[in-house]
Amino acid sequence: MRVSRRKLMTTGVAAAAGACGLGVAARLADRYGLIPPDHAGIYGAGETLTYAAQRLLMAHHSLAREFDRSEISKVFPVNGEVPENETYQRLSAGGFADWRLAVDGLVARPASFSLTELKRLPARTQITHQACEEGWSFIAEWTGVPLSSVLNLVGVDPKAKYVVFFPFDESWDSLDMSDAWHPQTLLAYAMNAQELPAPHGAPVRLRVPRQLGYKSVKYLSRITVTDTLKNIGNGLGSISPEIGYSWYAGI
Ligand SMILES: Nc1nc2c(c(=O)[nH]1)N[C@H]1C(S)=C(S)[C@@H](COP(=O)(O)O)O[C@H]1N2
Ligand SMILES: [Mo]
Repeated sequence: MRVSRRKLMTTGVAAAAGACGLGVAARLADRYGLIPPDHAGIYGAGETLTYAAQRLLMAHHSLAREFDRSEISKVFPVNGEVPENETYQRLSAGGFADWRLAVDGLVARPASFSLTELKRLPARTQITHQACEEGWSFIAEWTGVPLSSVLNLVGVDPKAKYVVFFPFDESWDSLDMSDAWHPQTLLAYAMNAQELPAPHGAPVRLRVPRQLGYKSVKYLSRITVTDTLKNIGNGLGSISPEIGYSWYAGI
């Protein structure tokens, strides 16, 4: 059923592009959620093609590869610095006992979760590959709460299109609902069976193994559910397109 619907959409979008020009194709693509938020950026049409092809051709919940314990890396590089932000420093000094993750926006029951509360929810452990756009990568074991569990607790409005992640530094990002509900999308609080080390995003980070490392936002502070990204930052869906990387970083 899914395949035939996808085939129908692919043919439809392609036919519309041929017969009626790109304007109609673009409207059709938008209706089916195939336009990434940075489509107007420097990579424009290319970004739309990459994202639309992924969304049409890949099963929504296809899994990223998981590895064996013996394949865990020996070295775990870090990107960026631990936030200098005063609030973050204070929370960190207190062992994150006062930290809470706020979840708001298009949800029925806005809530905030302490680290203890998140740890009480059913956990998932997965050994996955994390690749940085700068060329390095590593395999590590991550433990956390599937984002989907938290989304179910707060009750996502059917109008929702994106989930936005705000950290204690500038590296905010967002996911579409397909990646947000994906079973391997984790709010991770442990790495290699230890508390998440500060440089890797303490107390809680996102892990999105189907996309490049920069989508795995560290040092989380707030999550918001929305139907548009236009009013956040430069309206491109994340900090990445503002600095030359694409919003969608599927691998
Ligand atoms: N808040 C925040 N999240 C972030 C970053 C950052 O600088 N700040 N860097 C990103 C990048 S580019 C990568 S590759 C991964 C690296 O994760 P690691 O430092 O645990 O290896 O985190 C991502 N998440
Ligand atoms: Mo990265």
